[in-house]
Amino acid sequence: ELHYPERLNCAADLLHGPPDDRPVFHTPQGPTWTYGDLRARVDRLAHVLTTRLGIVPGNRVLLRGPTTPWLAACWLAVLKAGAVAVTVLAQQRPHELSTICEIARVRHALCDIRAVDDLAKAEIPDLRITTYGGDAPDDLLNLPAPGTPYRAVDTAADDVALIAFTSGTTGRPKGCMHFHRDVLAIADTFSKHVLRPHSDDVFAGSPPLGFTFGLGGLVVFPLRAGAGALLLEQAGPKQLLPAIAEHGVSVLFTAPTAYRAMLGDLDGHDLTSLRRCVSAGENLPAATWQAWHERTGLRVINGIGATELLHIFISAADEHIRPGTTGVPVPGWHARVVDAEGRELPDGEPGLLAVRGPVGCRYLADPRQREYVRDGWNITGDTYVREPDGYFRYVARADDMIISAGYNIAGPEVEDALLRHPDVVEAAVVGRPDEARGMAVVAYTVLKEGAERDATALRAFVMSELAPYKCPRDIVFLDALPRTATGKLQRFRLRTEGDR
Ligand code: 3SK
Repeated sequence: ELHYPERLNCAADLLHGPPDDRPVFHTPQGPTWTYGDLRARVDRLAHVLTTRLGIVPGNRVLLRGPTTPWLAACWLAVLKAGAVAVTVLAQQRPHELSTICEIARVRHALCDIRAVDDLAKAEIPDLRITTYGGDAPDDLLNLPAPGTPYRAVDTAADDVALIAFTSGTTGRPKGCMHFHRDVLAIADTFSKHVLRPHSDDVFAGSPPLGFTFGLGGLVVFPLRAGAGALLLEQAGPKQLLPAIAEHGVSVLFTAPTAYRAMLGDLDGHDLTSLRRCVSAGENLPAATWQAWHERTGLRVINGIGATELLHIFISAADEHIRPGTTGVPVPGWHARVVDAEGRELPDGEPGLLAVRGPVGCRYLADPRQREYVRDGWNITGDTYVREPDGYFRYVARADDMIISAGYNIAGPEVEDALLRHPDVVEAAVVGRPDEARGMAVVAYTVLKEGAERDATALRAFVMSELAPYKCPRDIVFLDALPRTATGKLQRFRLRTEGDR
């Protein structure tokens, strides 16, 4: 059980502690920010927000920009001033931005000058946009403010600190409200018990700060541990690999796709500084885990998280890792597998994953809240099996099960088999309406550069790995799979491929 004081400002807590001269944020452009720099800049920004922009506690403030120390500082300043941060992704387009601002009633935006065009185009009524990173006198960073410490607003632990938007893999965005105590709770559960960071760790990774996977891994966890983070504006596999040695990265956060991409490009890169690799955002196939372990000697920490629950709630580290499973509930969290009526299922039987813990789903003004939270349990929309040893194994997203000729087939199981083929880099398996079978299994694959697109050979390979009824009827070769801005596979776009 976690206990926090009734009055709590998580930004003040996160900033408190480490000595002023300890490095906190590194960037390839330099110079490194120390904790002293960060504290002074956050305080200056908080003064500007309150005295120049008229932001008051409870106001919702949109934050948009590439992953930079200034974006992290703005996020901390908004929270320290008692306002609510609404983080969005750089890829979100005017229409999505205006929907988010309408749902969250956003009146202020702090936007990196390089990302302002789409926000301005959204023409959001009554939105005051303040840019940062430019040289105009009214730039957020140029506005005059006292150089004195800013006294954090005395928020309650249960005041909303953050609204994180998710549209999942489809649908109207949902705003997930998270409290000041929730921000600390993700650090005091997953980070404290699974990651176990040291103050000399350097965190880095690909998820942006507009995705709570990145916000946790690149800001909340390092600060809570008094550690540092490398903030990369471009954080694809090509940038991550050289950055690891250059900046002594020791804790890496990224998704299975990036681990697979890096595997093809490891030669000549020194990864000896790495001691923790975290994978989330999608299921991590055992084949990817094994390949990374063989090439680097590192045991990837798999995890499942959700924007609704802020961060990771099932995972395992070190000798507790079982490749091919997600792990066990993180200390502080509870999980079980239930049927459609919420009854707990016996071990070994697939059903809906239900979790509860220190953070819960609170959609802002959205009736889908009733579907997500049932009897106090959060129903994540994933199909899982709890093994007799208590480990949770991912089966599929609940709507990714394919029923073909009376068989239940989990798309991800067929994807794992495809990924064991040395030429396959990415795979997505979906059901397509079929007169004879109800549904036919169809695989979409991306091959290594130069590999031959031989569907017959690939089908024969899957036949040798899985029962024949699971073997794809069709294999389609693509250059890339459709993904959301946070990197999640959009299977629904593949399912409707044939309709167009
Ligand atoms: O949505 C996810 O997959 C996720 C994973 C880890 C941490 C946070 C999130 C939102």
